[in-house]
Amino acid sequence: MEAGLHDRLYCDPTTTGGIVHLGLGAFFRAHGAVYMAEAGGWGITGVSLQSPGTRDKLRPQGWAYTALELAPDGEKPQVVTVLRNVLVAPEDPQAVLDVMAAPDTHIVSLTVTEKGYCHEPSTGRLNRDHPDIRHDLANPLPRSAPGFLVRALALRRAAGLPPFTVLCCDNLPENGRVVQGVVGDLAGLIDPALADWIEAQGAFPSTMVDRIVPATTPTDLDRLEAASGYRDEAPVMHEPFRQWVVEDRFCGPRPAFETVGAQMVADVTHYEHMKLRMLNGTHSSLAYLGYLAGHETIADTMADPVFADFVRGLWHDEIIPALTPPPGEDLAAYADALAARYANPAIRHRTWQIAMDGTQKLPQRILGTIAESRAAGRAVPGLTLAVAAWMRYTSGRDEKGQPIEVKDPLSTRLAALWRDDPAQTVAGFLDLAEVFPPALRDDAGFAADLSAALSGLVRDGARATAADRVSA
Ligand code: CS2
Repeated sequence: MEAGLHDRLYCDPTTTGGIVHLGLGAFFRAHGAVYMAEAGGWGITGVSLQSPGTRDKLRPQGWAYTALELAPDGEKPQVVTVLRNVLVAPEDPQAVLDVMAAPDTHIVSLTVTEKGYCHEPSTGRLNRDHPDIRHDLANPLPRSAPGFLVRALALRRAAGLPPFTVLCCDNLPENGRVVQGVVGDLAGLIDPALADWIEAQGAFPSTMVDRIVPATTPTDLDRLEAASGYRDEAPVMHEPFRQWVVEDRFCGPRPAFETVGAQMVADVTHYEHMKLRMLNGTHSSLAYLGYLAGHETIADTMADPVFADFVRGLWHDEIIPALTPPPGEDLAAYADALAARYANPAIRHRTWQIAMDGTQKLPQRILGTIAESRAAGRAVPGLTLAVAAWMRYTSGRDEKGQPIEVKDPLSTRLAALWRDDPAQTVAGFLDLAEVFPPALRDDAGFAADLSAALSGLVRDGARATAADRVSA
């Protein structure tokens, strides 16, 4: 059956392909890799920073895989053959540095999730106490994404090669600036002259990335095999929609992304805010409230009229008033399109999956809107309820008293913050300087609103509390 995929291969393993990608998760394989494949003329050397699972599944397929589009009215497979090789960093970090430092590598792109940048989410600066950063300061063979970028750039500088463009594809605001900041901080600690060279010659364009990509399940593999006649051990599932807005500031050659629908712009900031706050902010809100209310997926949560109305209120009453629309974007139409995307029943995007890593996600998705709105005197009761739902979720018990598997780098600390008195619980959470900006930590009115929202959740449950909000 594998031959079905092999038949479609054109890989040339003798070059890096020009692009090295760190963090070979499903999102990149369903988004950036597809744009890179369609643009033509380039290939990707993928790097898994943690485990060999994806490499081991892709290798027998010659690195090819299927990207399966899931539309409400049917499925459409596309075989993606842009990967040239996959390396597993912990097995051989030197091999990863070598390929990043190769003369024909021009771009290093990244999807390492929010926590992969080893930064403090509330400030965007490098967390020097992060165990991987401490390791990377003391050892030439790195573990972290910033460590690989810095050590590989050092090798290029020593070899007289230009730097590669660092192309961040994670859901962070001004994501190019964030990665530039952590790389600059780390390089400065290792070799200030290297930091100066990167500053002068490097490029870190920011990008806004968008495509909903739920985790692939064993059932997906079987369904795809039945429909296509070949077995793919590592397909990715995605919605029809995709968007990629990229700052056109590369320090070397790049694929012709504009020929395949990417928007090349001078400044991506307003696009990032629109997407992070309107999409990811409501995704997280629906994930916590929906999970607590017993809904398994975002589509299930949207099929519940209470939450469909609740999320419309978030968009129109709280988030849109705080945004500057990017050129040519109509935010009300953007919200309508999001509602349709969320409701797509073919996408089984679990609330539990989106609820992951809340401490890394909330600042850019929700807390920024809350802080700016409160400073401007605008009420944000729905987003405040979403933050309270996150707190309730991280207690580790659902509304029926069943355990929740809370995945978050700070999960142990979060679980210890739970008290019987909501005001005390809120005070403990607001002490998390990594998560809450100073303006919110010092805002007594916000603490009081959060405590009231949390009391409502504990007393009445997520659905009834959201219903109260909608009818208020
Ligand atoms: C989601 C995102 O898992 C999550 O936190 O909100 O992965 C979301 O699906 C994408 O950003 C959509 O572009």
